[in-house]
Amino acid sequence: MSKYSIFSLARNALNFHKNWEQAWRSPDPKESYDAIIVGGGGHGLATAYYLAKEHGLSNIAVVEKGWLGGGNTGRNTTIIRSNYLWDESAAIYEKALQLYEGLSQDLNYNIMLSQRGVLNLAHNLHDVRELKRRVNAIALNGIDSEYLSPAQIKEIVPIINISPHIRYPVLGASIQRRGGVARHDAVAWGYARAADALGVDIIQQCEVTGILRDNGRVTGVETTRGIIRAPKVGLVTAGHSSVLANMAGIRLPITSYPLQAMVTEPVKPIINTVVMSNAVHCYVSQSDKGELVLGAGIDGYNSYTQRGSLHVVEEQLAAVCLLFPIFSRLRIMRKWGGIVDTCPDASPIISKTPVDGLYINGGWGTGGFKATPGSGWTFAHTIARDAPHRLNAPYNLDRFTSGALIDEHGAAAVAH
Ligand code: FAD
Ligand code: PYC
Repeated sequence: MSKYSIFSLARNALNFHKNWEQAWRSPDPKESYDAIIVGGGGHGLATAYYLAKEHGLSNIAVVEKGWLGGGNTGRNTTIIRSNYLWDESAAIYEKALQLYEGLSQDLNYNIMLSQRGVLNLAHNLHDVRELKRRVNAIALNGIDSEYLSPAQIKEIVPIINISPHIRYPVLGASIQRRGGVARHDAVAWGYARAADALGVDIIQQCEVTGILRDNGRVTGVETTRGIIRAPKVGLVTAGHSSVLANMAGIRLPITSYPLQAMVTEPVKPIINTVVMSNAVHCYVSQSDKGELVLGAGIDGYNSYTQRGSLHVVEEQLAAVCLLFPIFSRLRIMRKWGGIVDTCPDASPIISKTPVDGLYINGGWGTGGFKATPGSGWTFAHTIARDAPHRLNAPYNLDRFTSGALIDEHGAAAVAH
C-alpha cells in the first residue's frame, strides 16, 4: 500500500468515513430514458457502459432491486476462460476474454485479472477422449489449448494426488494458460463508475414489478419507485430471467437452481492455478487473501433461495480432500449460494424478444462471469441497432424451436 493510500485511509477514518468521493452518483429516476437496463450485475452494467461508449446512447438507466453486484456477480468464484467446444461459443467467450485482457486499462479500474491458467481434469477414459477432442477443437479456433499428462499436471500442481488407485484418478487435463481469475466486484464497480462517468443513471433499491407494453411494443417499466418510460428495455436479471420475462408474457426455456461455493480459512500460497473437475463437480483456486475458493455442482431441484443443500457440499468436499489430501484439515469459513438460470443446451440467450423494444440477456447458468464483457458488448449492439451482432446471433430465442442448439454441457464446468 502506498503512503498516499495510507494517508487517505487515515484521513477518511478520522472523518468517520463521511467524505469519501462517490464512485458513481445515485440519482432519482427520471420520468423517461432512451433505454432502461434491468439488473445491476456485471452484465447489465457492462451493457450500459458499451451502449454509452460504443453507441453514443447516454440517456440510460440501470435499475437494480438491491445493490450493484449483489446477485451472481458478487457470488461467483471468478473463473475466466474461453475453452468452449463449438465455434459459436469460442467466438463469444474469446471476445470476452480479450476484452478482459484490456479491461483494467479501458475502465481505469484494477479488476485484478490474474491469468494463472485453468486446468480441467479427466478421471476416466470418456473424460480423456472428450477433453482431447475439446482441446483440438479449441486450438482449431486459434485459442490457446493444451492437453497435459498426469506427470505434467503434477509439475504445475505439486499438491495434487495423481495416484491411479483413488476413486477419481487423475488421468490427464486440459489447460488454458490465458484463463484465470479476476476480482468479481471490481468488475461490477469498474463498469458502474465508467458508465456513470458517461452519463448513465444507476438506480439501486428499485425493483421492477411490471413491464409496460402498448400494441406489442415495450413502453417502460413499473418499479417500486414509480413508472419509468423508455422505448427500449433490456432484461439482465440472472436468477430471475423467467420471472421478468413472464411480466411481459414471455415464457423462457429456463430452469433455475441454487449453486454454491465456499472459502476456507486463509493459508500461505499453496496453489497458483485454477483446478476444476467437471466430472465430480468440484474446483479450487486460492484468493489473494489466502483462502481456498471451492465450488460445488448445482442442487438437484429448482429454487429461488440463495442457499444450497448440505449433501452437495459433503460430496464435493470428499472429492476435494481426495484430490488434495493436504486440504483435509482446513476449516471452511463461509459458504453461500446464488441462483443460476440454465437453458437446455447450457448456452445463454442474448436476443430480441417477441415484444418490440424488449431484449433479453440470461440463461448463463453456472458460467457467465467469464463472459461479462462480451455479453455486455454484444447486448449493447443488439439494443442499439435492434439487431444482433454476428457474435450473439446464434444465441437467439428461436433456436429452442428451430433446434439449432449450442450444446456446451461438456464445457460448462460445474455441469448444469
Ligand atoms: P447478476 O449479477 O445476478 O445480476 C442480475 C441482477 O438483477 C441482480 O443484481 C438482481 O438483484 C437484479 N434483479 C433481479 N430481479 C430484478 C428486478 N425485478 N428488478 C431489478 N433488478 C432485478 N461464472 C463464471 O464464469 N465463472 C465462475 O467461476 C462462476 N462461479 C459461480 C459460482 C457461483 C456460486 C454462482 C452462483 C455463479 C457462478 N458463475 C460463474 C456464474 C456467474 O456468476 C453468472 O453467470 C454471472 O455473474 C451473471 O451475471 P449477471 O450480471 O447476468 O447477473
Ligand atoms: O464456468 O468456469 C466456470 C465455472 C467455474 C465455477 C463455476 N463456473
